[in-house]
Amino acid sequence: MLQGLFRQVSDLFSGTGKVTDDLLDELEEALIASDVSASLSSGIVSLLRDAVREKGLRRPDEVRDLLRAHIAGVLDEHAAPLALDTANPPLFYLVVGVNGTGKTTTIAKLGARFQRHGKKVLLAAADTFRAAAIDQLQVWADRIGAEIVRHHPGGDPAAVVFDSIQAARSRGLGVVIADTAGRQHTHHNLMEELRKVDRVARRELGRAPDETLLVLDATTGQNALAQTRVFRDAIGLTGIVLTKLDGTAKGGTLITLADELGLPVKLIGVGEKLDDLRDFDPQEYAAGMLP
Ligand SMILES: Nc1nc2c(ncn2[C@@H]2O[C@H](COP(=O)(O)OP(=O)(O)O)[C@@H](O)[C@H]2O)c(=O)[nH]1
Ligand SMILES: [Mg+2]
Repeated sequence: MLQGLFRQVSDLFSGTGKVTDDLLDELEEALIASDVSASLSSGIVSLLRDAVREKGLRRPDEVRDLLRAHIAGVLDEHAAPLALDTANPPLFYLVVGVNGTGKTTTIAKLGARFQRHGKKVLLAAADTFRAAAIDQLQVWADRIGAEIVRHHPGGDPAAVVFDSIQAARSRGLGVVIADTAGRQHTHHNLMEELRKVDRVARRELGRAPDETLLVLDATTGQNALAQTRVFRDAIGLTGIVLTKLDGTAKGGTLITLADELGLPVKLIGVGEKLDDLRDFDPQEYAAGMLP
């Protein structure tokens, strides 16, 4: 599934000739073309250059193994598991991100997974900006057998979250997952709205949301970093969900995210269906990128 995410990079190592400086230069370019940031690409290549010099590595496969181990190391350093339990239910997930990245789909996938594991899920339709968004969440809730709290379009998202937490408590539901809007008249309004949602959730829960997940579309490349900074600075994030890795994504984005922002990728989306959600495994990912 993840194979070929790094095609341009892995192709460099397909030859049997010696590793030359030229090859390492090409590698730097290929990393950048695969959405690894320029500074990280240059850091990685100078590290490999040193290793080649000091350890006398000559074979492309040896250098590729080193690169793979390094990438796995960067990803591993910031890895963190999803919060799956709380002493004081409901477990509460806030899901944020710009329009079209896959928030609602990811919420359905996550909800389905919790339900499969015997937890009762309530979806909070806090994307009140468009009627269609509320209806879309309703369709998913019906399909996965989850409950839903919805208000009228244009309603206050924080009120939806408040009602959702109350409803989960009174009905004994273990998990609340809140959908949120990704577009507003102005960016400022959206961030204000999310801050209010976060505040209300904290007050009701008596703690921070158990997860505040930013959903990013892997095909957006370096722009993902800018998006992440905006949401992180506004409400704080516990992790990233990277979607659409089944598409034309190049795979370097999450290495850059881990390296520059220290944020763990917790889940990846690999398709549009309910079971197309995977836990993120750094070793497996690095191996898939550089087969
Ligand atoms: N190929 C693929 N498509 C996805 C994935 N996740 C979401 N989508 C699609 O992306 C589109 C937008 O998803 P949606 O959940 O409505 O995004 P939202 O606006 O952030 O809520 C829909 O067509 C989804 O089916 C994924 O992992 N892979
Ligand atoms: Mg949505």
